[in-house]
Amino acid sequence: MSKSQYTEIHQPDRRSFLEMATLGVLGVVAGTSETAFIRSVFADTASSGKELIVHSTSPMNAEPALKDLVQSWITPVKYFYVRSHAPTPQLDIGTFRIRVEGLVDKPREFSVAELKERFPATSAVVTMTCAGNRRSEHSLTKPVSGVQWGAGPIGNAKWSGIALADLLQDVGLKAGANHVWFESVDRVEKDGEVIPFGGSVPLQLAMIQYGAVPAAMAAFEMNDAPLAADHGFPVRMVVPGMIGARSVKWLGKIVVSDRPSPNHYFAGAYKLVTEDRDEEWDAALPIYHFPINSAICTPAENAKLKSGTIRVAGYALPGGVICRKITKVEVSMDGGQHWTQAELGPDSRDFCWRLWHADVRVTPKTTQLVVRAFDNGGAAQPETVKWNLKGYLYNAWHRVGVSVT
Ligand SMILES: Nc1nc2c(c(=O)[nH]1)N[C@H]1C(S)=C(S)[C@@H](COP(=O)(O)O)O[C@H]1N2
Ligand SMILES: [Mo]
Repeated sequence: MSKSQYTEIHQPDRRSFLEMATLGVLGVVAGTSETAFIRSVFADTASSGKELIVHSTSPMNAEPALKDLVQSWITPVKYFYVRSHAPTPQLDIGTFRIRVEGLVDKPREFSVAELKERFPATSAVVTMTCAGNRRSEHSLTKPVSGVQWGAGPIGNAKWSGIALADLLQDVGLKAGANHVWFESVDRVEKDGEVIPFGGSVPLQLAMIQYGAVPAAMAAFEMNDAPLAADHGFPVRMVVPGMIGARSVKWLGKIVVSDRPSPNHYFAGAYKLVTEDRDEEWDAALPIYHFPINSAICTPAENAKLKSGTIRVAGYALPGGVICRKITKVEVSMDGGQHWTQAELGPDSRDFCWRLWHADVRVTPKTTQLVVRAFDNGGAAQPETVKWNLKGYLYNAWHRVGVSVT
């Protein structure tokens, strides 16, 4: 496939947008018999060892094919989505410094080696998911701008690093400290200005330890290997249970403050608004935690199936708070009138997704497969969700169109 066709598919113009949305960008890719097309799309990330469907290369925005995503509970880095707002900075771990300042007794800089030496090592398996996961489904209601994500910007990795709480205790907190800002060294071009990506979390949420899982960690490793450049090398935040945007990559600065970060990606994005009006943006609360969600990963959208028993498989994510577990996943072959309970995968931990599968019978009458999940906090995935301007937190029942002969 030529570069121009590639661009057309991943950056649809307005005219083709609805058509694309209706087909579902992922559906086109995953359901196509043109394997040459898939290979050429993957080729863009091959140099980095990635096997992803690329939405844009600079900045890099890419997600795995859903069938790859659920091959294992731990997501290999090659299948782990990349979501960046600016080109990936190439940083030298030897000279890189992380500055800690604001309402702290001892503002200072740390090299990565100093962080590793000074603070106890910690690690945790945590699912990261983009607030824009499944955005393309919001676009079916009304087009939403931004990367038209399918259900692939999610992954479950082992992160290793240090607890933010240990670092903050070491520099000492001053009276009035209430929020911790994270600032990257990347350079995002935004409305004619160049700004870093940043965000913040309430201090109280950053200082706690959930059993073995720190509420916020500065991570150096993903799946026991140094972070790949696209994932934030040499150090990134990982904030379990929160939308991916709070896990700032290429972490250059930590600021302790009495108020939340004024960074655009905290104050002016990642909120549920329906109109682009300042009053609405200002009044809306920032999104921290992600809600319950699930998706069917196989069969793929537009799959052609034979009548009989098929295996449906996917992931289910409990809401992003401590002690939430997926307790039930149900699949429907008739649009939600009757449900079959899926079998849950053996691995289930706090802040992690759960894989599931169900063997169900399909007939030529079956046109759609549907999934919904439930967690032990009483949360159930809703049948529909309210549209929002930026297309965040889409978590309605996931539907996959199929044809059966
Ligand atoms: N510096 C920086 N950090 C960032 C981003 C970014 O664009 N720049 N994107 C955020 C968003 S929106 C998500 S979903 C996660 C994605 O992490 P990943 O690319 O490692 O999967 O990183 C977050 N951290
Ligand atoms: Mo994101």
